[in-house]
Amino acid sequence: MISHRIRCILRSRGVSQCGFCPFPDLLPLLEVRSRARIPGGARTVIFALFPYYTGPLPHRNLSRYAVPDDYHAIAGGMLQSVCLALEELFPGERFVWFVDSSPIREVYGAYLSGLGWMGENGQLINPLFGSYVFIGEIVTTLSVPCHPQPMGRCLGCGLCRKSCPTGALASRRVEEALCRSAITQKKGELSPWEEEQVRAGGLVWGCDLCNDVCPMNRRTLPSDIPQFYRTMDCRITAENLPLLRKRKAFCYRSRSVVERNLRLTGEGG
Ligand code: B12
Repeated sequence: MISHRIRCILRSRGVSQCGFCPFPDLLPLLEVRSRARIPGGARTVIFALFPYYTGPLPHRNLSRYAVPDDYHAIAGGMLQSVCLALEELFPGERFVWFVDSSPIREVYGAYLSGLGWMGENGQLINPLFGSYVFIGEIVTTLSVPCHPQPMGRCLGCGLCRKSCPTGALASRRVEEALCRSAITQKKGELSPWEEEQVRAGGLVWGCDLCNDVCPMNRRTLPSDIPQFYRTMDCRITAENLPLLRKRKAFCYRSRSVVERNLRLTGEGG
């Protein structure tokens, strides 16, 4: 079976969790520049999860996802190697990988592929690795017989919504203007209220609150991806910023944004 052969290739490249979804089920696409990379005649999307829980990591001033080296590069490298193997196995077909900067609604797609539940915090929750997973995918012209098999919904306990101090999850959608993660990523000047959110959150990048309280994350397995353990940096300071900025998930943002957050959290030197 085609799907079995593809799963074996992903597994051999370190991806233990994958699923399939017909491309048309994922329309409409998000309005982002990378739309142009979607191959004409796309038929299937192969979703892959990259678990990133690497331990409790106390006393950090970066959110969990920014502690290992940049997941875009790690997951991207793994998916690129999968694409090369698939191109060899299925000559004439196209395989294009994406991680994050994707026109595909990745949480929804991974959910349709049977990789987990949709959390009330807008995150995909995998039964083994919880919501501490990144999502990547390969869009291909290859037709892989698959039927969406969503797993259902999360427990609906509401802990994530209640834990969010700004009410960003109150309307059952992520209200980006209120989300502390989004505020740390915002360019330019912050309003006094936004500055207070960065100070109170104490994280220079991202936010973990709505993930950390999720009961589905209590018994989550640690990441099975060795690259995520290679260089774990829990604290960013004015001194190590030049080094870390080059290889962490926040490398896409200008240095001044990170410096602003360092100042607000009292690490600015
Ligand atoms: C923009 C963005 C953000 C923004 C806005 C978040 C948002 N949800 O709107 C900000 C900066 C706030 C953000 C923060 C974070 N993000 Co973000 N983000 C994205 C990005 C690039 C696009 C999301 C988007 O705009 N979607 C568009 C909306 C319309 O789609 P949607 O939210 O999925 O909702 C649709 C469907 O899901 C569907 N739907 C919703 N619920 C249900 C339920 C059912 C039953 C059904 C059938 C359908 C359905 O209807 C909605 C409308 O069409 C994605 C990557 C991507 N390409 O998807 C990463 C992504 C969602 N983020 C991710 C992560 C890790 C985070 C953070 C945890 C990082 C951190 N520690 O700070 C936080 C979490 C905050 C939070 N609770 O969302 C991961 C999520 C992994 C996971 N386990 O799900 C992603 C997938 C990136 C990746 N490649 O791994 N993010």
